[in-house]
Amino acid sequence: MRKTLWFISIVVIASLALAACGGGATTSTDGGETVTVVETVVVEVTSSAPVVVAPTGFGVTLETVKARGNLICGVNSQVPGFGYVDANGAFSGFDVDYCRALAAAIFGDASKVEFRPVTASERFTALQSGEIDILSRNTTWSLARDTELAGNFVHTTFYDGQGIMVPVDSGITTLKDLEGGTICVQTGTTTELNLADVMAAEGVSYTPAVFDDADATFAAYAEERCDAVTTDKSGLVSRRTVLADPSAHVILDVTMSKEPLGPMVRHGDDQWFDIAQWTVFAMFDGEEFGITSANVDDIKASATAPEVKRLLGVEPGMGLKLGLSDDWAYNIIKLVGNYEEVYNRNLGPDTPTYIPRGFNSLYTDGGLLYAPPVR
Ligand SMILES: N[C@@H](CCC(=O)N[C@@H](CS)C(=O)NCC(=O)O)C(=O)O
Repeated sequence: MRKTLWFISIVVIASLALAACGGGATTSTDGGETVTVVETVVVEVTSSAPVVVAPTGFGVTLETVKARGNLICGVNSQVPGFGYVDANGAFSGFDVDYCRALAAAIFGDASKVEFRPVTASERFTALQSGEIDILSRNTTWSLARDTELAGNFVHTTFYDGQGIMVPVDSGITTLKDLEGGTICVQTGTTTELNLADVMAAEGVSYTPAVFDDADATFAAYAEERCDAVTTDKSGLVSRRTVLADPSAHVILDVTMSKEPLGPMVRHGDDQWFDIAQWTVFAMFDGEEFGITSANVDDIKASATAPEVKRLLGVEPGMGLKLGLSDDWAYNIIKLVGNYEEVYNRNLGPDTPTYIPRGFNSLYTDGGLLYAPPVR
């Protein structure tokens, strides 16, 4: 529908431009008076559903996913709280639950998702090649990834920053204390690049010890093969919980970068981008409107607020605009939960990977989470 409106707008604007440029105007002088006749440009809409030339790729991903019968989501498997697989092969985490929410929106069934673990270096190729339908794996939105890696980032789901962790007994409290030291870091990440920038700016020389995945990076740190380990602060909180003695390690009070993390899709399929994007917004809205997995049926039955009615499909039409059924957002909240529920399940005060909400609070609570209107 959005594309339809764009199409009509383009036709109308083009027509007006033609007229304004004089393409359809004639001027004559009649009895001393100048008369300008602007020919009417008729935009003929022959049916209530004008033909829209959709860009190549539009709608392909949803069709592929539906035909396959499940979503393939690229996730982390080594970062508890975000993307983790246990000994029984069960996946859990904040990014993993986003995949479930997307499956709920599409299929009305949060279990229709296959989790495909991808390392930092593999993830973009996996997305570009079509091996995965979406990447939901603590991935930082950056200009190069948006352009040369042919990705589109949907709205940020977790605002983060890069941190650095050291053993408590090292006595290190600042980056300058790491002069001449070795720092463990994972390849294929923004972390590796930021470290070089920040240390250069601080005038600190160091040796990077570079590894392919989180297990190898943190094993090297645990074996004291480096003086510090750096990654997103969320990653440090997470991986500290699986060190032999978490209390023996401290995350320095230093933020080395902005790391806005969120799901990423391929260029070329705007419908898929919209679905992925509005899945995030439906979770924000659930929290903002006080709709939870526990009360969504009651709220749906008694809703009077127009936006809540549109969100939950009581008033039809919104799902169709996304190519989904009208209960898409109801299913997300009912089957997976609103943003707060998903956050607390994975990163809340009752979890080992507790991270205070901070920027990841609703705008009404002083945070950065803000969904556009559902209308
Ligand atoms: N947000 C950064 C870093 C993300 C990242 O890959 N972090 C590491 C360190 S915790 C990780 O998740 N490794 C897990 C793995 O490769 O399996 C990025 O997008 O480049």
